Amino acid sequence: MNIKQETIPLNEENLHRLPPDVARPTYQRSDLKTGIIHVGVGGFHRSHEAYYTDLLMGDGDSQADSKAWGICGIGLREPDRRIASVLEKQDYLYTLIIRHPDGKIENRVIGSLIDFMMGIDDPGAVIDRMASPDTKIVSLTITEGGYNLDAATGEFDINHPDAQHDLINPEQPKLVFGYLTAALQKRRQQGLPPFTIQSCDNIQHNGDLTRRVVLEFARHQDEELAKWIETNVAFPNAMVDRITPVTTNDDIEYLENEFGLADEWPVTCEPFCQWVIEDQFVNGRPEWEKVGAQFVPDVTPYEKMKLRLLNAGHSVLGLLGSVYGHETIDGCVSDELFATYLRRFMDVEATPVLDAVEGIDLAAYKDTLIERFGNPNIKDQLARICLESSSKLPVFLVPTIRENLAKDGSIRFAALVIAAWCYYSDRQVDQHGKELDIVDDKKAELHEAAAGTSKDPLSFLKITSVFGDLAQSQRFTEVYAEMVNALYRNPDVSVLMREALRADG
Ligand code: CS2
Repeated sequence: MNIKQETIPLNEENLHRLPPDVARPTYQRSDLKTGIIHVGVGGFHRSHEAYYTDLLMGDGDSQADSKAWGICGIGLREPDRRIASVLEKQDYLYTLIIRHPDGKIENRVIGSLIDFMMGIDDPGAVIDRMASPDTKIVSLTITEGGYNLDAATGEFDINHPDAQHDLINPEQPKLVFGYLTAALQKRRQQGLPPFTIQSCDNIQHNGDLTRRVVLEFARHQDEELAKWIETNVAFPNAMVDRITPVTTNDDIEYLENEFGLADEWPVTCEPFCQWVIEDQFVNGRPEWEKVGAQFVPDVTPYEKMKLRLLNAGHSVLGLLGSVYGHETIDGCVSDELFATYLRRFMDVEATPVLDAVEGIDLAAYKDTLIERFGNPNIKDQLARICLESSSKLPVFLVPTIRENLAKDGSIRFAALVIAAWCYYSDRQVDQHGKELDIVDDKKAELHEAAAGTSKDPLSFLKITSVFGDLAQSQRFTEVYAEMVNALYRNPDVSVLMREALRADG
């Protein structure tokens, strides 16, 4: 007879009932104050910033200081309602399932998140919370697309309807930038010190970009406020890294079957974890360096290395692999052709335009990347990797191509990725005709341009908001046009991958 054990719903009261192999907070959560407000509580925030903060709270030497750094999550959009309700039900607790390549699994209930608020329900309450003297940091994971940039200029798009709405309704903002300026305005009026605004998104100079965007928005609102922000608020740049696939039902069932633990939304991630931050905080910060974060004077070389090798590497596998018919990153890496192609792309195109990173052996970094990508217990779906490619490739891949064009470097490996992206956007199926799950704000625009390829092979490349002036480069367009034409004749992208490898010697 199959007797199912009684399941234990995850919440504060049940923590002591969890089996010993599930780690749990060793600190008093009721003693925590909210020092950090975080906008964008997805899997990544929960596997990264909330994880580091939880480690710190559990660290014997830091317990007293870390009490000030509880995290309150904020959801600004309707789809955030689901995470809001799950977290509320579970007293904001969730399980982090850390899956090692050898099959070992660490399970850890994270306690650093202590509250959650939905902006759309009560924008004033969120603004007040940000303006509270306890709040010292507002951190963001709003994705590359969340910065509301004008594609043509790369600057904040003040004409966006939501930005215009926020200028007219400063008390009821829609964009995070409206919330930030409203809260900072309150702090300024009340003579309170500002908070630090800390971006945790995969963007080069994420802090500098956030500063530009916030200032641009504030200037349209109130010139004096903008000046105050410019002088008083800090926006540290940071490089963030931990591969965090989308949670699946298997993750939920695993906890239930192994431990009788009912957690409606756990997070799975790899063991590797990195956070390199510029130490510019205006109102204090947690001592994250005690639990593995690195504080450095200049994060530029680290972030460039990560974006151009890891993130670009993901996109290389993601787009080529999607057209080929692979489904996950580890599936790609276990295919020797894809693994070789990735390594050649990294060695021949990405690395020559990277700066040296002091204390980092790039060859070893690349070896580790391939190992991480190959982790068979992290089923990172290519659909997640290719999500919003139109915001990612301009950051991850196009700069590498541009810099190689300027110095006569190799461009063929990257060119084939763009040809594959064109085919993917046009046909929206893999080479066998299986439908692809494509999510992109620019999906329609990408599709339309890609569909013009049979008439004009450069049609896709002419989306200047994504590719800039790549279509003007004769060297690039010659290579690209030949590839895209060949791919449309025979969508088996592996043929062209082999050809690129051969041509490279
Ligand atoms: C991925 C990242 O979204 C992407 O394209 O490359 O989510 C990546 O997994 C993380 O940046 C890893 O730190």
